[in-house]
Amino acid sequence: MSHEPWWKSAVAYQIYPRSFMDSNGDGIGDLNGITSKLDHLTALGVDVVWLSPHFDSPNADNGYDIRDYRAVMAEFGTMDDFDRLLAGLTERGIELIVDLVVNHTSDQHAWFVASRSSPDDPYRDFYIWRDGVDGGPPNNYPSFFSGSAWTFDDSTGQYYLHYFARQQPDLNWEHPAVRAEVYDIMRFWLDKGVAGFRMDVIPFISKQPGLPDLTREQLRSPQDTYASGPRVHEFLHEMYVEALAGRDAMTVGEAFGVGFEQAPLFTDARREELSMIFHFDLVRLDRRHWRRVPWTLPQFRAVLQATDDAAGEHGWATSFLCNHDNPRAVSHFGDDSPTWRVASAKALATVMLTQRATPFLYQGDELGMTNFPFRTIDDYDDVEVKGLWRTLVETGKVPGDELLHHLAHTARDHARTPMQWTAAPDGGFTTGTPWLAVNPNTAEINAAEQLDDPESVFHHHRRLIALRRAHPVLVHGAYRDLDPAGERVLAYTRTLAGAQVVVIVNMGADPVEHALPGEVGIGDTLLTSSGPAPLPGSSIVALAGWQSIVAATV
Ligand code: ISL
Ligand code: CA
Repeated sequence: MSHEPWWKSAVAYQIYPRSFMDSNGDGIGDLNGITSKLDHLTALGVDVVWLSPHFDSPNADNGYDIRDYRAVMAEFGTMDDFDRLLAGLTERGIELIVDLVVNHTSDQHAWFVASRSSPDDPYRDFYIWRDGVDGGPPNNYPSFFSGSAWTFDDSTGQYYLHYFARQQPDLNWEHPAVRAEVYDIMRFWLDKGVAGFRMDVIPFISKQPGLPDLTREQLRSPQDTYASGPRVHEFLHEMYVEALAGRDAMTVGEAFGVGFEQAPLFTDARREELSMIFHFDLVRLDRRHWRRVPWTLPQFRAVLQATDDAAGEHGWATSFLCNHDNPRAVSHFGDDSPTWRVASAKALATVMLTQRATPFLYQGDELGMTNFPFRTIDDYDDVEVKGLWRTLVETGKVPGDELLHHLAHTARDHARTPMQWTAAPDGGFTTGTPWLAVNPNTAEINAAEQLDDPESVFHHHRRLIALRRAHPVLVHGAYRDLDPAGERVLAYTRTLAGAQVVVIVNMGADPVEHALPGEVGIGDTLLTSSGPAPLPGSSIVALAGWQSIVAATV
């Protein structure tokens, strides 16, 4: 495996800086706060950190609206603080990738300020301006944050395009000068020593020629159209050549709207585009936009299989169950009740950390942190949630209680509440008033207590990460689902040359006896188990509620 790139065997950890650790008491997480907690990452054993946007931003979308790509957000600190964080990670052997948000900028970026100043401004074509049609927007594109994806600008009498908030105007990637600026920004951070980029909604950068209206069918899932522009692969290959070639960089594209069949076009190494992508099929399995819908284990495991198939022989995949845009994994796919939270968090970690993919842990999931008990719309912060309330509830389309019921499961804020470091009411996150409330269950779920408990969710993650490092079969081994139609127990093998392991996870609270196929037997090397050890040589495995097992096979 020596010829394999470093990022295939790496375990990544996503940090949402606003909520990780506050070092100066203003209630907002910051870079020095992260630096003060690097021992936590070392103890966990992760290899690379994905830092959500740390750049100067007015925070219309918590940093995903960038005003200056070469400056650090004032709330997060200074460039010296960034350099200090990077040095701290480097001396611990941990790489850093930063968040490249270049489908759009902030409306306060100098480029947009110039662009909107006059139709003749040299920066006009950095963005997408169109005349209105019949007194309305140029087409029927919706924004993901509710309403139209077009905003009329009085100063020049045209509309500009924004797939997200009106404060996030989309860049015009058809303009070579835009692409040249982006590649220069990438080289700036690579030269500082970052190891690569997570690329925000990167498939959206190529727009449909002529920007025709979406059909009724396309309107049901606009991201599919937004992600299938004709030049996306040309742009990504040019980006590779201009900014990434020869850097041994790790890139992961947020492939919102990209189907499994298109994935190889982004990740086949021979195409020199991206290292890997995030699919959304798992985290959106039980969602129809803001509504929550039931999911089944066969659906869940079908996505695991499709993800592995899409990576194929020449590509690579990611595995993740949570990020800053999704509910907490244990609340989403596990059971966050006091009885089953620990066991189910361990079970989900076992699944995520034994895939043929680079795992991306989200801050706090290593503790089994849960969703937050939001009660009213005022408890929420997210621009997306506020947009839903404004366009659905305030217009009378949806009762407030109905939207709140679904948001209690699907809102992005659940993953944005502060990291729970201690049992104190402030979670040890801040000495001030946190920007978003700390979950009251920090008394039961916090890093301090788990560090001292070898049976904690934290140490289960630590052991699994160590297993990946010790057993190449867990990284590169072929994936085979042993029972695709299974409704209760997720069981699969990973096989590489002479080595084979079997992963068996009870995805429910009821105890169950699971029969493995004849050719798969539990060997005598039990790699990890969150309950009673199975008998070596057995092919009938008794599993306690939410028990997970990783074992060598005979
Ligand atoms: O809720 C969503 C869309 O309806 C999310 O999936 C998210 O908006 C989408 O995945 C794109 O996410 C990325 O771009 C957004 C930003 O708000 C997200 O935080 C970021 O991860 C715009 O930059
Ligand atoms: Ca702070």
